[in-house]
Amino acid sequence: ANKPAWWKEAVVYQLYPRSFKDSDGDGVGDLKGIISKLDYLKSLGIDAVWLNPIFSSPNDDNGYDISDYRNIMKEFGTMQDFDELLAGLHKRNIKLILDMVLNHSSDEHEWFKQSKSSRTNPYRNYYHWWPEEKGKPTPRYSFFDVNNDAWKYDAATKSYYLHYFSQKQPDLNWENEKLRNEVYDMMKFWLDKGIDGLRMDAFQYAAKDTTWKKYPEGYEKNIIKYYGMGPNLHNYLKEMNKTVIRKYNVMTVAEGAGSTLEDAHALVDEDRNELNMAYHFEIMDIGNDPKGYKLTDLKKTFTKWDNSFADNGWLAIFLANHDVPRMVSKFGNDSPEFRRYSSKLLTTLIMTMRGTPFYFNGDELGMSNIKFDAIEDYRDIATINAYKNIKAKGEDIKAFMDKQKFISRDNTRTPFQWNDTANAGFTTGKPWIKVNPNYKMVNVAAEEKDPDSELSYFKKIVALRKASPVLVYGAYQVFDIENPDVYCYTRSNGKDKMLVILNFSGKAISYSLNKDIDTASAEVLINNYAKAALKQNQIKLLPWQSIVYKIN
Ligand code: TEU
Repeated sequence: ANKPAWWKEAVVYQLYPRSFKDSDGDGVGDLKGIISKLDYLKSLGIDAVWLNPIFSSPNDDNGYDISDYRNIMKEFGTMQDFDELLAGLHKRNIKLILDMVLNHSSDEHEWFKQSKSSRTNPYRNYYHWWPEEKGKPTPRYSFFDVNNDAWKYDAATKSYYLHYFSQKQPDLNWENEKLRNEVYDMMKFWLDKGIDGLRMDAFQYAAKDTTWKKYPEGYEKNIIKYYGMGPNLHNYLKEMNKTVIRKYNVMTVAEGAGSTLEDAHALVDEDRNELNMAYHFEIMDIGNDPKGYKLTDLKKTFTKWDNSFADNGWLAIFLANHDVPRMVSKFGNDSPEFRRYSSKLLTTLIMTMRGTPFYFNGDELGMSNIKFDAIEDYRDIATINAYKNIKAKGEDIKAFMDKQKFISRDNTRTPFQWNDTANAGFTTGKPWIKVNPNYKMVNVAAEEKDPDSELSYFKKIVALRKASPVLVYGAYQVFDIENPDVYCYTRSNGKDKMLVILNFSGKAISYSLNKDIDTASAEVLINNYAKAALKQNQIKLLPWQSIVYKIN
């Protein structure tokens, strides 16, 4: 894990283009909007930007349903804008990572239009079809379908097609070599433009069991085990690596990484020649209960994954993305009293773990969940179709709505908060999704002026990480893992040693450090309060206090 690589040392900033900055007043963020904010990106000190899909799309799933992989979504701009954006980023020494959505396309993609036109069309086998004379297809679960049915009947050819996600996201047939080669050519098209990395969306699902065997009752509760990491997946990735990726100096990240440590290793270990790093998605299973979560679960998850990847493979470190709620609402405390402290604490955790930070835009401001009351406010197909499903089944709709306030993906998709003018300065038009009313306080303009803001803290800790190889490669050691309130660990590389202390509670705590930690020469590197009261191995921690020390 210690073999140096630029993508291990990089801080990646996830930018959600639809909600970042609108330049033309249509209420939707766009590439020109991003271009107008390049200096903001530069000011953060980040090394790379990952853009969610920017390709042509009817936006059934906000760009994760692509109708033309070689063009830019109309609402986002033109290829010329893209080239300008890439040049503008590179001029500022910021790399660009694009999202590759290769498990499925849009039903409006030319391939699918051809495929569904007749059973003998040359594109027929680009997708998975089930002819009606074979009877009802073996049941398959769909994430986004109103009835969770992954087979959709198409009268034109009297067949069903497969869609793990929405009906407008038919699954591509990776067993078809022609399809694979078209995809590889498309990847080269973008890589030849000089982009620096690829995020492989939902690719763990690409290799399917096409004998269509029956899965046991309730299998969807363990969906990755059944849908993920099919036997051919590694063949496809090795082929893709050999045909495309290896020819460029680019980084690749597996969005889905199976369901076990072994699955993840099989994707990213160096001798595999497949991908570079994996998200440890187990962290997504924690914190989904509005009643709270156990810090010990979070510590054990991070520790388990770090230990497993200490010698081989590399991880992407994150607490939020566009598929989950805001990190401060989920793992911290978004009340006015603690929002600021707890969001800085979570940022500290991300920036001091081993692995490449993937930091979600807006978290550097402490943006929090919007918590919509009405279903009309939601835009996400996952929430809207689940709502219809619950309604149809006559299940508890109030419980569902309450839960969405806490877990809906739309919580991280509200417009970026630039200033305290109308719509937070995101658009002069009507935003495609409501702006969080807290923008009057939580915004870039206010935070840039305030040395104590989340934003100022973010820049400081990014700079600290960039200046400290020990925070990138150094060994991680956790202390007192059963402590329910405090997360305490060191990072060391034989030359430098850092101590991280995080109080994950809203109360002041007197904490005894493990006696093996030598604090004699402890020097505060960053602290989310003005004071740090460390005396020998005893420390008084304030609510949600986080401190990084340099020690011996
Ligand atoms: O998500 C893939 C994924 O694993 C989803 O099942 C995820 O668990 C789901 O969003 C939870 O509701 C990726 C993208 O990140 C997501 O935005 C897309 O909707 C999805 O693929 C389909 O392309």
